[in-house]
Amino acid sequence: MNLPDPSSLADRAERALAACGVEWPAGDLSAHTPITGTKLRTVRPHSGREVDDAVEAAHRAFLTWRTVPAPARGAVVRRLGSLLTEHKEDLAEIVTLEAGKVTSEALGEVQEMIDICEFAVGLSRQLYGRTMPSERPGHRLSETWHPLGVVGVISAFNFPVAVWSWNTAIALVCGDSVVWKPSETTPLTALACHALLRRALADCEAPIDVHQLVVGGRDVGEALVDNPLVALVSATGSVRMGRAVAPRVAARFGRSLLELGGNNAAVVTPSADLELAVRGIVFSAAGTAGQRCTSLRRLIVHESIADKVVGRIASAYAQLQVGSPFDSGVLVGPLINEAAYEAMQKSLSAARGDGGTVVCGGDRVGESGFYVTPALVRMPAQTEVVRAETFAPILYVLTYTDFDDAIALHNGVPQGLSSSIFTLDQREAERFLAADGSDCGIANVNIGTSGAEIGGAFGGEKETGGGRESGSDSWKAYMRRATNTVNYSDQLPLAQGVEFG
Ligand code: UN1
Repeated sequence: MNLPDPSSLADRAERALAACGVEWPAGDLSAHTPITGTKLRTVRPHSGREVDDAVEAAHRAFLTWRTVPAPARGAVVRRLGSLLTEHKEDLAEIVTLEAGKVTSEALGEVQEMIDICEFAVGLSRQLYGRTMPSERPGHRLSETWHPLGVVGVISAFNFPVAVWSWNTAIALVCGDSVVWKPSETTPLTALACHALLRRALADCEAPIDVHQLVVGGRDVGEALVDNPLVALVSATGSVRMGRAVAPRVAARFGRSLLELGGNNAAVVTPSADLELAVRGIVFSAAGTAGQRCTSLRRLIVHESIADKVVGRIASAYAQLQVGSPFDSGVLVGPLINEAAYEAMQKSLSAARGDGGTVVCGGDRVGESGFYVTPALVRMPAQTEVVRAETFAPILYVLTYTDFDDAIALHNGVPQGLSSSIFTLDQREAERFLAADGSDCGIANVNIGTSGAEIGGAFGGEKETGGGRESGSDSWKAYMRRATNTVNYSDQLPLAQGVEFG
């Protein structure tokens, strides 16, 4: 495998950061690239005290920002969208360097940011409240949506910029300010986004402090989570992280919006268009080296077609080029680090111990970085390792005979993010989408589990945390609702017919 020279990667990072206007001192936090496992540059992290200062500055800015008309707030997000478009290649370059995504997926991630900016600009004129008929004469009953406060955004390495933008574009038009704690694995992408947003704010003469970046590890995250001025904590990452965050936020009656692990499955029924199914399965299972929260991890195939489906996936896997994400033709880049590789090996040996057969993949490629061939594993049952999320390209294959059993297997895991069914049978498709079908936040037909558009609400149930980000009416999580009763009569009738005096 041919990997680029590490110093050329550090130079590329410097160039792209400079193009985005990043000025940030060096310090104790090192940013590495998974491409070669080497250092790109260092960054000065924040202390807990500085996190509190950032939250206070964001709160002061919020007090002004909340009174700016929403369509004027939308203008900042429109400017951000145009800067993201202008710097699409620069940002994608940093995403590839820091997260190891192949170029097309890195560009796609930046496009996802541009898309959500467009969505948010439209939303800035559509933060609708309802009116309800009052039961009393001469009364008007309605609701108003108001800005909420400071939103703390905690994001993960695997979508280092898109998930921030889902939260931030929406929070800003809703009149909130944002304090962002990116993954300590991907600080450089965060520096670039922060610089571009600050520029958008300055260009629009908006309060600059409505966006704050706090860089660092667990202590920085904890300071953000515990600060009572943070009205909403929107956290994306592992179930472990969610378990640490949610009770702390709840203890101070803050709100949290959680988007945690997935253990996404696809059901493949006898009528499926196999050509299409295999393409969808391979993209969702092996794309992004299995490091999306929406990655396909389980396949539930009708026993009559299982050998054929497994054979086709194995031949598609044999064609997949694993290597430097900058090389054209490469579809599978590196795992983020050694710990991810170790976790993958541990899960594969647990699967073997449970009677699973590794049909192909799971091997390390090369000696620098952590590159692996995507693994395809046939399992005799949905054992503990299958029920857990391993953030790596492992696809477990289970078989079913009866459709009800397929649904039971599908829902028989603790997570509930994304799901899909490949079938040409309308009854099966509709059943999968029905109340007694998939229990996930995302349920698809004849398309894989990953690669959602921003227009829909994104998130899932059970251990996935229940939050919804991005499109549809997810914006409501970023605002507070006030119910207003206005009496325009000269009488004071009480509700429910109560008489008082
Ligand atoms: C994530 O992995 O945290 O649906 C987000 C998808 C992308 C977003 C994934 N649009 O796969």
